Amino acid sequence: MDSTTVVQLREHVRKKRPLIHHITNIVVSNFTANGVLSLGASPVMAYAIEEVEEIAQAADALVLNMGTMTSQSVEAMKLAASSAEKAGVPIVLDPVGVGASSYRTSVGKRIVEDFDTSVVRGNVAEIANLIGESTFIRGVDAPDDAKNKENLAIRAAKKLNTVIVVTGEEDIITDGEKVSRIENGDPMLTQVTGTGCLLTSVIAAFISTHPNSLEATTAAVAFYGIAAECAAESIKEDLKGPGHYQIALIDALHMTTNEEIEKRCSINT
Ligand code: ATP
Ligand code: TZP
Ligand code: MG
Ligand code: MG
Repeated sequence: MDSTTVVQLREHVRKKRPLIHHITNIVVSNFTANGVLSLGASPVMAYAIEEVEEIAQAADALVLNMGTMTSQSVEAMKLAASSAEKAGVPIVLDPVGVGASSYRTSVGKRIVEDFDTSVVRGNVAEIANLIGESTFIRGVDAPDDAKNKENLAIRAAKKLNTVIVVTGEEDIITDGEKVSRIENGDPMLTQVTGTGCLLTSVIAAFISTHPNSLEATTAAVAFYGIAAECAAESIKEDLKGPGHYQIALIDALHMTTNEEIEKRCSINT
C-alpha cells in the first residue's frame, strides 16, 4: 500500500463520519472522544447494559477497550459484541493490560473466543498474553520487543482469525499472511496515556468505511503515526512537554494535510 490509499481512506472517514460505539476505560474516555471527533468520525460512549445492544447495532463500528473494566462493563461488552455481530458491525478490541492480572487475561481470552473481532490492537505483551504465551507485563505499559514482534503478530492473527496490530516503535499489521511494518510515529506518544487506545478507535473509524479490514487498518496506523509526527513538530521548542503534546495530537488528527501524508508515509510490506 502507498500514501495515496492512506489519503483516500482518511477522506472516506471524513465524508462518511462513522458512528463509533465505545465501551472504553475511564482514563481515556474524553481524550478518545475528542480524538475521534477531530479525525472526522463521531464517537459515542455508552455502557449501560439496558442500552448497549441498541447502540451497538446502530453504530458503524464497536470498540471494546478493557482498560478499567468491571464485571458490569464486561457484561455490557458481551451484550454489545453479540448485537454488533448480528448486525454486521465490525468489532475492534484493545486488550489493555491483558497479562497483568488473571481476571484481565481470562476476560480477554473469552472475548476473542466468543466473538468475531475484525481487529485486535495491543502492545507486545498484551497480544502475547492474549494467545496464551505468558509474557511479563506490569500495569498497562509494556517494554517493546522488536525482535519477536512480527512472528508474534502472525501467530496471533492465525490463532484468533483476525487482523492483529502490534504497536511500539515500529508497528506490525497482519492477517496472518500479509504483513505491513510502519515506521511513522513519535516517541512522545509513549509519554501520554491513552495514545494506544486512541489509535484503536482510529482503526475502528477506518475499517468501518472500507471493505478490506487489513488495508483500512494499515492506512489508519500509518495516518496516526504521521499525525503524531506532525504534532511533535507543531509545538514551540519551550513547550515540548507531554501536556502540549496531547493537545497537539488531537489537533493533528484534524489538520494533517494530504501533502504531509504523501511526504511522510512509511509503510513497508
Ligand atoms: P503501551 O501502554 O505499552 O505504551 P499502548 O497501548 O499505549 O502501549 P503503543 O505501543 O505505545 O500503545 O502505541 C501507541 C502509538 O505509539 C502507536 O502509534 C505507535 O506506533 C506509537 N509508538 C509507541 N512507541 C513509539 C516510539 N518509541 N517511537 C515512535 N512511536 C511510538
Ligand atoms: N490504566 C488503565 S487504562 C489506562 C491506564 C493508565 C490507559 C491506557 O492507555 P494506553 O493507550 O494503553 O496508553
Ligand atoms: Mg502508551
Ligand atoms: Mg494500551
